[in-house]
Amino acid sequence: MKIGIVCYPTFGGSGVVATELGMALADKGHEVHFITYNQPVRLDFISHNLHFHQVILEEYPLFQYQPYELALSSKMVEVVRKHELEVLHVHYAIPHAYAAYMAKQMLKEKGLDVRVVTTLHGTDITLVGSHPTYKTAVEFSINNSDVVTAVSNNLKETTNKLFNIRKDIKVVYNFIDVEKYAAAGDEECNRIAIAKPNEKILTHVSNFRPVKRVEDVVKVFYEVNKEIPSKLLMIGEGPERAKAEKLVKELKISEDVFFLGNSTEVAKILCYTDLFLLPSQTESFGLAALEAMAAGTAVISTNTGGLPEVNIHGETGYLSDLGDVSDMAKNAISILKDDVTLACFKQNAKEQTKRFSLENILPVYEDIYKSCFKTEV
Ligand code: GMT
Repeated sequence: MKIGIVCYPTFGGSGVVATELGMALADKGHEVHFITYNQPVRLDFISHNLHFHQVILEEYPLFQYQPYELALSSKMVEVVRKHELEVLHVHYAIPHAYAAYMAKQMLKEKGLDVRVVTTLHGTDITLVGSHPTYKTAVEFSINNSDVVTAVSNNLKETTNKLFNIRKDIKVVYNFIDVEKYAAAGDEECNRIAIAKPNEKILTHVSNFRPVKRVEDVVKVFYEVNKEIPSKLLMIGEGPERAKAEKLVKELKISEDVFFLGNSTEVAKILCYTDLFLLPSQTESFGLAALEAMAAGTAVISTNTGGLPEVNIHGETGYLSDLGDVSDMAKNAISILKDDVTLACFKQNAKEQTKRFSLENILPVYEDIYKSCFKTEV
């Protein structure tokens, strides 16, 4: 099929999922066109079936804010017409579902009927989308998509609670290329560059926004570090990084905590990680946790949002109430305290990711694209 993918091109989970999906679809012979303002960070032009169309914004003195949706929907129309796309798959409702609706209407006037699939990722519903500023337009564009998917059961339930949705939302879990993460573990794992043989490695990966509660990451590590020789790797960039660095200094653990910034080598870093920390305020799914698990890493997380659908309490790691740093630390220590327990959790984590394998999820999206043509709009 000929599919357009619209996403944020950054390190956020929705952009990562969209990019990995597009590359996998191209690998299977579909023609995939990414439409966004920058080349997605994980996009590897490994196939002649992959294309990238940049949305360019024009400066104009009158604009305090440039109208991105307008530029995006115009670009969608142009690409659909030129490349005869059948489906536009938009990731993250704001503003992509709305821009896709506009593109669809413009194309209709030209006698073309492109189908729109909207995937809800989380904060487009939970934190931003349900805000009165956006709610009306988000609800409208969800209801006017041909198919709507959500990345967890929890996100589906939350969407139905927060909005008046007339469509049946399909749950399609996020996925992982299990082989890729397993292979990263087989490569030379340069653990010794980070920690001494007797030290454990804990890792956090995020975009350091308030919702990720990165100070809780530091607090949990502080407690663990008192009992278990260890190092903490903080991967990512974002507004809360400075606060986390300040706390590390105050707690006098600077020698054991490394802030590594954004990385395209997450799989390699995870290969020597023992425990992944994700104390988020909410997480519709927790792709970062799934990536860690695929690399064989146990997870300490909160029990919010869709996390319990990914991280199984007492098996692949532990779930704690939001902000319960001491429970998270206690659980982390119980996993790290002996190598047999740690190995068992790591093995369970790896096993659990098979449920979310690319091979299982890719055909679900392909069926959804086909089903659009049976849907009455
Ligand atoms: O908040 C982020 O981590 C980024 C955000 C995004 O849309 O880029 O992530 C959301 O989508 C991811 C992919 O589906 C999910 O794994 C994350 O759980 C979700 N984030 C939140 O719900 C906070």
